[in-house]
Amino acid sequence: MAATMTAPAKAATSVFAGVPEAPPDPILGLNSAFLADETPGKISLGVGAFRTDEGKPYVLPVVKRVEQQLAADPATNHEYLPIDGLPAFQKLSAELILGKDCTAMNEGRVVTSQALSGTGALRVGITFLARFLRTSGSPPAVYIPTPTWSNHRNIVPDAGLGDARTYRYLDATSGGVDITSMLADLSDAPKGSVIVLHGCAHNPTGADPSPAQWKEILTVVRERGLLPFFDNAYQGFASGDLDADAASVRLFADAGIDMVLSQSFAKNMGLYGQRIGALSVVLAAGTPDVAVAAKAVRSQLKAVVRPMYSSPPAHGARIAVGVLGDSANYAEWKKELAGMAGRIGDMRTALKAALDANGTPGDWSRIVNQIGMFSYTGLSAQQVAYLRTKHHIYMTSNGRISMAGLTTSTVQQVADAMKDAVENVVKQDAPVSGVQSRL
Ligand code: PLA
Repeated sequence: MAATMTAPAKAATSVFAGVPEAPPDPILGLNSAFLADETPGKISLGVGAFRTDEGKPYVLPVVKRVEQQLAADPATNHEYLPIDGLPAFQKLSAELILGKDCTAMNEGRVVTSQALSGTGALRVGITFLARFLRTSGSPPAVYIPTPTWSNHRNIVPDAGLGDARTYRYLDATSGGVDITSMLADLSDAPKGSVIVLHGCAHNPTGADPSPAQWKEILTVVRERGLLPFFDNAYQGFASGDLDADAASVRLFADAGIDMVLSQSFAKNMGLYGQRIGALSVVLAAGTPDVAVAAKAVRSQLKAVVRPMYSSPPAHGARIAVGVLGDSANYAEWKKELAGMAGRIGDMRTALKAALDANGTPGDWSRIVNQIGMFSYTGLSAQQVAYLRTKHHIYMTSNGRISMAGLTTSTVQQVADAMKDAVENVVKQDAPVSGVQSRL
């Protein structure tokens, strides 16, 4: 018998042996490196996650309470959600960004699907556009700002649209929006192109267009027949006010044009790991048979989702409904949100003051002028690397600091380390406007 048995295979090389290693993600990979660093006193200013002034992750009290109620409710179960998620969540989420009195919603022109946080919403949305949007018969070009959140550049080709094109965004000298260049680049985009816009708290620059500049952008978008895709990952984190931070989106929605919106509840509800967000497709005002068109769009969003991950997770959606759908919880959330934005603002003031006081060369006013989670410091990739190896302070190589990673007790240490880096590491690479390749 033994002779007929198949001989054990010789140690064979795996078919996967030739798989090349992918580069680490510039943001989440940095976090892994931080976690692996055993140096006491290390500081993470990389990933944009809110921390308390004790440097700890923050579960919003209103979120905690809603979770406890869900856990205690005998009706809570773990059935599958529909492919496009919890209907109550879809409505509340769209209302949050578009406003309760939104004409597009009242006219049935908004199709919202629950999504795997902001990233999932972007991915499903861009895939949907790749399938159905045509510019003279071809799939559309997608334009992203320079600089932008690094993952935008992964999502567009992964959705089948080739590399994203870029439009100029930052004025490196003033640290504000280079509106002239931005409008020029948008004017050159082929009709039907998709324009990714950060609704507020632009990542990484912390520079947003003014209300007047948003109007100029809208004018070009309309004149050129472009499709705006608003990425809303920080509603409430720019100003601390949910409505103020939605003003850009509402301006465009009120114009009655086609547009797409992604939303994330990672930051504003602190639900990072729950992967809760939403994708909305807004159909232009005057679309004939809008109910039929909206139904078809929804069916196609579901057709994107089903083979990708079938249906979204329930827990985060239920929490968001518990917060958004109850007036007392909503009011409490707004206060907690203002508190988080306020702590970030305090850290901006403290870091600038510490850099001024310790005499770090340079003008650091950009730290207090920028808004949102991040400060785009202007530190070079070499200075960032030095901060990491010498001081165990982690930030993305484009010099972006997650302000919520600072605390009252670490701000001086960070300011002193920055002084050391600025004084001792000669800046070799391009100024902040040219950082795209370093992200
Ligand atoms: N859009 C922008 C502009 C973002 O900055 C982020 C998150 C997202 C979308 C997606 O977030 P979500 O999928 O978790 O909802 N940016 C973080 C984290 C905070 C990350 O890179 O994933 C950042 O550190 O830039």
